[in-house]
Amino acid sequence: MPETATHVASGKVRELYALDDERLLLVASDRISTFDVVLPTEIPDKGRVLTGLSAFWFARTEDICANHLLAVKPDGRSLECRRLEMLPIECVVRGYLTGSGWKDYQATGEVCGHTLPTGLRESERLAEPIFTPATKAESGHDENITREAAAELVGADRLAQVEAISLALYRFAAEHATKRGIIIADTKFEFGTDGDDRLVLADEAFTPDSSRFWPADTYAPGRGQPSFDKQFARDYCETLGWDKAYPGPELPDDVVEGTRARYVEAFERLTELRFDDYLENPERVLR
Ligand code: PZK
Repeated sequence: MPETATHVASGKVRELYALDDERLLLVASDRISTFDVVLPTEIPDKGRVLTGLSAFWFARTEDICANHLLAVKPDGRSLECRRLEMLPIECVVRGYLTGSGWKDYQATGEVCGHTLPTGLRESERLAEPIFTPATKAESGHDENITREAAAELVGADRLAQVEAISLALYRFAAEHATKRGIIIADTKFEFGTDGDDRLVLADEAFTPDSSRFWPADTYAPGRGQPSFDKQFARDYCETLGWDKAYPGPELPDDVVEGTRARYVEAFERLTELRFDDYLENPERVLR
């Protein structure tokens, strides 16, 4: 009997379907966003790269935290997942000072209630990674909140649990990635709970859309870092004088090909699998 899926939600570049009361299908498209705008041109296989990476990390972090992954589908771009009760916070871990963390630090010397040493530079590695929760804003622009505000939303015990697990997940993945020439500057997790109230890692894990990936070989604090995956597309967009409002520009073929190559390179470095081998049998990524 064929499975029928009911569409339940759209993200900027992903779709979510219900398979039944207990299972969801998370489908990653080949759409790409730059400067918060989804571009009209797709990057072939981007969704498969992100799905494969997410499945890879779920398989390798099971000892740190249970996750929602049930199966990688043969198309390589969709994951069958357990349906959970989602926590109403984004769990962000920052190992480097960039993005809204850098902005907040420059304004106040603090990030989400963490007082940081004075004199830190943009993109500087933090002595210890910090947990910086955010609310899930409808606008799509998540708002950093303090631990106290996060505790109001999920309870103090659950917050302490997601903080410890988020930091453990980040340390594990960041160490793995650094050895393979990729800095994971920061990352965002979403957690849910199952029918027994157990914490479960959901959404996507350590993909370049949920994390900032930087090339390690050119890393230098004191300036913004190039994105491992999106820099070609960003640089091209910057040559156009585009105002970063919809609609975004079409990407020329060489920018599409260069960007696709970077996604595939990230996949191959991190998983130590050939991307073609993943396409042949996506379950290989589970080891
Ligand atoms: C869930 N999202 C965000 C992601 C979208 C929207 N395992 C789960 N159980 C219940 N709900 C969710 C998940 C997960 N993951 C995730 N919204 C609900 C989201 C991707 C595409 F359109």
